[in-house]
Order: sequence, then C-alpha cells, then structure tokens
Amino acid sequence: MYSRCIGRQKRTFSKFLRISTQVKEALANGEGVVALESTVITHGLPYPHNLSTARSLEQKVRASGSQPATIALFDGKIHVGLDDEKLEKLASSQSAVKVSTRDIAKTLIRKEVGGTTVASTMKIAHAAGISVFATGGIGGVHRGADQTFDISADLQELSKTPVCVVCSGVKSILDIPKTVEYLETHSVNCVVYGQENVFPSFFTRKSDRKAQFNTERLEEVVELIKTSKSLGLPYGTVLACPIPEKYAADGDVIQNAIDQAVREAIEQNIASQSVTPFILARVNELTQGASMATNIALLENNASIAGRLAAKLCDRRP
Ligand code: PSU
Repeated sequence: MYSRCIGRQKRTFSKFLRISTQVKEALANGEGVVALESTVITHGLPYPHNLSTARSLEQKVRASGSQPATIALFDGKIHVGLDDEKLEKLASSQSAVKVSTRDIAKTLIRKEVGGTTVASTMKIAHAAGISVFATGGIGGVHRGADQTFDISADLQELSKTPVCVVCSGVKSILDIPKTVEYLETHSVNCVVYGQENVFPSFFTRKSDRKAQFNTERLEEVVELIKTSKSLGLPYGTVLACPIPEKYAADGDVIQNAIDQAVREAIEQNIASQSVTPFILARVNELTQGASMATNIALLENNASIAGRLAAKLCDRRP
C-alpha cells in the first residue's frame, strides 16, 4: 500500500518535474543525493550572499560524497537540480514567491519563480526519489499559536513524508517546546546528532527540550531510516545538528535581537508567511550581520552532514 502511494505520487508529479541530468544520473547509479531548499535563497538571505551560499552549500554536499539537488519552481515546472544560470535567476529575482506545499499548484499555474520551503521541498524530493534533505531550520509552532493557530506546514509534511531533514532545530522565534511536542504527537523520528540529547535552537546549541534520542553515529541514523521504511511507516525524520561550538559564541547577542524582533512583529501586525522573513531580516540588522554569518555557517555544516548521510544511506556494501 505504502509503496503504491509513493509510486502514485511520482507519477502525478512527473508531468511537472524537471530533474537535472546530474541528479538523474546520481539517482540511477544509486549514489547519494541531497535535496536543498530554496526559500533560504529567495527569502532567507539577501543578494548576493544568498547566491554565494547556494553555491557553497552545493559544494559542501559534493565534497562530502553526494550530489546536490537544489529545488525551485520556474516557468510552470518543478526543477530538481539547478544549473548556475538558474541559481543566479532565483537569487536575483525580485518577485520570487515563498512556496509551501499549499502553494505548489498556484505557483505552477501562474508560472511564478518560487523558493520552496521545507514542506514543499520534502514533498518534491520524495516524488523525485530523494531521501535526504539539508536546511538551516525547520518551521514550527509559532509563539502565541494558541491564539493565532500559526503552525508551519513543515510539521504536517514531516508527519506524512519519509524524508530525513538535516537541520539545526528551530529558531527560538518559535515556540520550541510546542514544536517538539507536535513532532512527537505526529510520530516524527527526532534525533540529535551529537554527544548530548538536547534539541538545538538554531543559533544556539541548546534548548530546554530533549529529542527522541541522540547519536554520534550516522550509521545509526541510516539504520533508523531504513528500518522505518521497511516497516512501511510514512513519517519523516528530523536530524537536528547543533551549530558548531566556534560559531555559537554570538548566541546571546542574537537571542536578545530575536526577542526584540518578535516584539516588533507583534506591534506591526506582521502575520502568517511574512513572520519568518521579517524577523530574520530584522535580527540581521540588529546584530549587524552576525546572525547572517552564523546562519551561513550552520547551513554549510548541515549540508556536509547531509552529504555524508546520503552517501552512507545508498552504500550497499555489506
Ligand atoms: N527558518 C529559517 N530560515 C528560513 C526558514 C526557516 O531560519 O528561511 C524558512 C524555511 O524554508 C521553512 C520556512 O520551511 O521558512 C517556514 O515558513 P512557515 O513558517 O511560513 O511555514
């Protein structure tokens, strides 16, 4: 039943999917492939830092033994694996829209340039046959969600799409305890890659929550993914990787800026999909660029870990 569902999703997406030759070949040869999202390019980082980061993330994946597949929407098609011309077009677009799963169809019919979130990138990666995906942070339950009901579609997607998302947890602009609780309720595998079982909070290595378990062995994560698959479980996996120690130093400064930006977002009635981009841009201003440098460092670290994980996942040696 489960494999019939995947097959159906692949067939229905195939009319719109444009998979690059390199990604197609890597998949056909059973090599590691890592999906990369593109909201971070269109809405997360300013030009030209977004372009240089998009290139460096692809480079990190290659250097760790896998093929990168950056995902974005152009011209009524879903592109999996972008050449440099498309990366440039995406990074410099003034009109690109943020595409969560809900927005895929609308962005296709309007032929808009679209940067994919964690949710839509997972859905597309799965349809293309890619099981590992690297990003900075996942969306989560927003602070005040008991009043606003604002919960990222990333969490829903994690509960129904078997892709492993390598990230640094969620930003403390969100409600971390409720986000971790939501993941648990919806049966998402949630693993910290490191010595301690402490769920990371993006710019800093710690929150006051635990994951399901922690491991220092990617081999154990591979076993988890394979076992979930062979049980026919449809749930995704969060592999939460704390930011490397040397970049975590600015954590307190950034934390204060986040608190201020959250207050401003409430005062200015910023809502829905605009909340995260507003807060990210404001935190970067308040920290005079420190948050962006930290953000890029953790993105690169996660891309390297995902590259190693994807290579191990497809390794068929006994
Ligand atoms: N967290 C970040 N930077 C980002 C995002 C999250 O630190 O750019 C993006 C990701 O693409 C994530 C999306 O999937 O925001 C979540 O948005 P929303 O809360 O509207 O679902």
